[in-house]
Amino acid sequence: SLTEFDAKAAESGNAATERFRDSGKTAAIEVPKERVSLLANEVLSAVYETVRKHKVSYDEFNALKAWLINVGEDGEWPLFMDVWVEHVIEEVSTEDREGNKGSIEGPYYIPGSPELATPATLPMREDEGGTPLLFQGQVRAVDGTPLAGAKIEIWHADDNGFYSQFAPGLPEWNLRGAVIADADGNFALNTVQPAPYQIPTDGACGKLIAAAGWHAWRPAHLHLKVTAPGHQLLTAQLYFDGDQHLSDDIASAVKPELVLNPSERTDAAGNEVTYDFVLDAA
Ligand code: MBD
Ligand code: FE
Repeated sequence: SLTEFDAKAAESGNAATERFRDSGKTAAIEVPKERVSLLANEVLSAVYETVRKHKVSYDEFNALKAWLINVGEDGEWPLFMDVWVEHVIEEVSTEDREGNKGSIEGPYYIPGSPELATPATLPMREDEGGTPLLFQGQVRAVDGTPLAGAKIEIWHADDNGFYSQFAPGLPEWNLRGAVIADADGNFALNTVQPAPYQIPTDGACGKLIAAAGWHAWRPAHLHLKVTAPGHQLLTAQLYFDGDQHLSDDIASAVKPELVLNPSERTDAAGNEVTYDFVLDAA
């Protein structure tokens, strides 16, 4: 039977493409034609400038055309957009926030994960690899008010760097859950520390990385969406101090405020860390 190690770029790419199509994210969008014209003209002008500046050849033009076709065939447009573009969209759309720093959603979020009361344990296999991690904290408003019943959705890769529903052989909701905080906004959840993550190397995005001599790594990370009534959705990622890819994340999505420094538990195996979330009013 297939395991996570049999994951293929085109499978996770096409799954991410299907997920995006079904997400409803584009259903109500109508971009005014003035805005389309402005943005398309500016992006194309930047391309012309690069072509003239570096005297781009027909061979290079054709290599690009072939590669763009491959991105679509491998279903990797969501991966490409989230790795190389989303960070700057996230930056401009959250620049007015006073509360928590956030980060990009990435291609592997799935809504509707199982709701779990605090203290929670994320769904995981009996022999799930990785250092156990107790992650706890409080959700508050900018003025310090605890946000009762806040929801902390969390999803992350396993100890081998694979996400459930995007690699074969993993239980459907493995390492995905929605923890409901208590009346004081406090939450605690048990999981395992994820491993550093390499974006698929056998698809079009991997081909770009190899052709350019880059690396495919993201630092190990937890993905989160934190919500409470009357407050703005916080989409974030949390990283781990000492990770060798904090300073060269392929997705440019690390911020210093998002780095955890877990300590070893004295009462049980594994590590523990406390991190509080501060949500802006809606
Ligand atoms: C990931 O796990 C991720 O978080 C991002 C942003 C891109 C690719 C894979
Ligand atoms: Fe991720």
